Amino acid sequence: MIKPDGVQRNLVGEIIKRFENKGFTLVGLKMMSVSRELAEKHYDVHKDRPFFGGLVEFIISAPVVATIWEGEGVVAAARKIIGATDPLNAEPGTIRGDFGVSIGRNLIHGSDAIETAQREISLWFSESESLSWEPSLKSWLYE
Ligand code: D4T
Repeated sequence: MIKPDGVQRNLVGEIIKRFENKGFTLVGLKMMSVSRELAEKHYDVHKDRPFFGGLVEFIISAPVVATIWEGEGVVAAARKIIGATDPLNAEPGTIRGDFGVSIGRNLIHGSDAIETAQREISLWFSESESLSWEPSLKSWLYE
């Protein structure tokens, strides 16, 4: 999910390009305003952390772009493409390392495990909004 700061900083194309260039397949995409209910459910694991309130306010403050990506090892690879949570610790070449300076404005959320991705996809998307398709490049991406 490209967070409000990623959208406001005109980084939507840049961020999507990095996943496309790597070889992952975009199977869901929508721009949306996030309800407080969805933001609170999404960040439920952090509900007792001191930054929870500010994080929810931030996520609902302006539109986000939600995406679903498909491909072998995509969850783990996406974490690497995104970089460390604190952009100041994120390596150059990662999204947060290249574009961020603050943990509360770290541009993008990525699911941290396959189970989390499944939960988050069903939270953010209806079934008809996820469109699995066969990339013609597949045999050039995988043995
Ligand atoms: P997300 O979940 O957004 O992909 O980020 P991470 O997986 O890299 O990091 P996280 O779950 O630990 O944190 C969720 C979210 O909270 C913000 N945050 C985090 C914050 O504003 N202040 C903080 O001190 C921490 C730890 C940033 C990401």
